[in-house]
Amino acid sequence: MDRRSFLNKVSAGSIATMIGVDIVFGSNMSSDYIPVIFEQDLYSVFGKHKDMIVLNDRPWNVEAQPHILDDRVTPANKMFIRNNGIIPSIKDSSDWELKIAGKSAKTSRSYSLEVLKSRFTKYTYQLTLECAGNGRSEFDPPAKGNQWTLGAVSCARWSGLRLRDLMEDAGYNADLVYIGYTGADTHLSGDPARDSISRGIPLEKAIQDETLLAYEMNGNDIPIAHGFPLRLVAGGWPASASGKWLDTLLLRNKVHDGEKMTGQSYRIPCETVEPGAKVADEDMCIIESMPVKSLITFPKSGAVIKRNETLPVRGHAWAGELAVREVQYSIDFGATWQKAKLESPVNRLAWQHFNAKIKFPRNGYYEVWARATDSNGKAQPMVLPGWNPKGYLNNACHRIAVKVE
Ligand SMILES: Nc1nc2c(c(=O)[nH]1)N[C@H]1C(S)=C(S)[C@@H](COP(=O)(O)O)O[C@H]1N2
Ligand SMILES: [Mo]
Repeated sequence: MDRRSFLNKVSAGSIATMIGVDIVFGSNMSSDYIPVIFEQDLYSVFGKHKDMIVLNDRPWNVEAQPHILDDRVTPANKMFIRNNGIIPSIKDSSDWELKIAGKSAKTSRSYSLEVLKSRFTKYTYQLTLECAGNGRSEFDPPAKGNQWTLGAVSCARWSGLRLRDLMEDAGYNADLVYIGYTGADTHLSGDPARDSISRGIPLEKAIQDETLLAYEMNGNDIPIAHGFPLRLVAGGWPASASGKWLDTLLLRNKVHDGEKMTGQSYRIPCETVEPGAKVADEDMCIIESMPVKSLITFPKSGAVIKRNETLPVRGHAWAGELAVREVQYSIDFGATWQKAKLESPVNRLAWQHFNAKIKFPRNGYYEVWARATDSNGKAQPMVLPGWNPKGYLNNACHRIAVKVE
């Protein structure tokens, strides 16, 4: 990004948020001054790993690559960022409040962050969060939106209170069917009255053990890009359900109809359609549990090994609300498949690790393909599954290139 486009896109006030610390003599900087840190290394923005790929900077959308997702628990610097609006500038969370509102709330009230931390039991789960648009770049005809390849998925350890415990404490009416969220980020237009996104989850998902109001990620405060100081985390569902910078929970007596809950957003045709078809809003269904998928995180695609060397291959597999039953791999373009070693998840809704030791028959070019099957027996497709207008839910098999010489 050159200096001019940087200046057009980034307001001075948000620079400190991006760097993550206060600019001590910031008031001395002229309004068109660009801190040197951005000239040296754009990826120092948000402290991300150098192999992260910036898809968009207004709003910030940054994806990982498969080889940097090799950790069992995704560290903050390798976690994809998906924003719909402008990241809020929140330095101090001591006066943060969570409002409870909506027709199905017994009373409208607020909880301070301090009370959420001290009055409720703290739980920790490792939870898979995948953007519903992960894999969109492969759609044909193409789908508008961030052209995610494979890297819009993470599995960090989230700690906080159970949403269910808060709902019990606050009290709700018997007609409650849906929980909606709003966050403190601002709409790209700058209009404070508009939400950039306001989605949610049905009651059944809200009351699961693993559905958290998280105030920690991997044992630390949640990084600002990922929702500091409070975030709804609903693992296994489109990550768009996991509201960042959470300031309000709406207890609804009907399906939540906030920004990006309605129309075509985060919905797919209820029945399969022809590629390129136009689908009426009323024929679109809300995406709930994400489909089975796997990722080869080692080696990096393009690996070169010596003849007679055994190649260790490893990765993760996940299946939304379900567990993964089996991961297989193929080195002959899908003609035959072998079983990989598959571990159990550390808890429900966490991804599962697989590995295999592969020997290749002779020198040449190979591809390693991985294919996961969920606990209902449903396997990943080899190629792009059902086309849909917004390019969601591409769970096609991941493939890497390997050369033996
Ligand atoms: N308040 C708020 N919450 C949000 C979003 C957002 O733009 N604003 N984006 C959602 C989407 S679409 C995704 S995929 C995830 C991304 O989470 P991450 O940036 O922590 O990886 O956050 C979700 N929660
Ligand atoms: Mo998303």
